[in-house]
Amino acid sequence: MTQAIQKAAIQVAGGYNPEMITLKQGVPAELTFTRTSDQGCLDVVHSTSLGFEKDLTLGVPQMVNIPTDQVGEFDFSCGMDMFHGKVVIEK
Ligand SMILES: [Cu+2]
Repeated sequence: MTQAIQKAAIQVAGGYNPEMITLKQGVPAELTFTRTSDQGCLDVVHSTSLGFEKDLTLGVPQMVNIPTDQVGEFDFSCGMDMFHGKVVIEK
């Protein structure tokens, strides 16, 4: 049986909405960031623990595939580490 991809959409407008995304361990996951406001310094989203850095052009959805092999809490933030969101990977 083919396992589905977990998908989560995050709106970026003066912060991240939702701020917390819960995913299941071992199932491929894709986050989509869409920046809908030019408020704040949210034109870059990055995560050291999840291993990505993306430029967010206003109104253009940006997809990121993230690893789900480890259970835990993984932070992502804006380029200046002022705004934070979190990915929680559960068993
Ligand atoms: Cu910032």
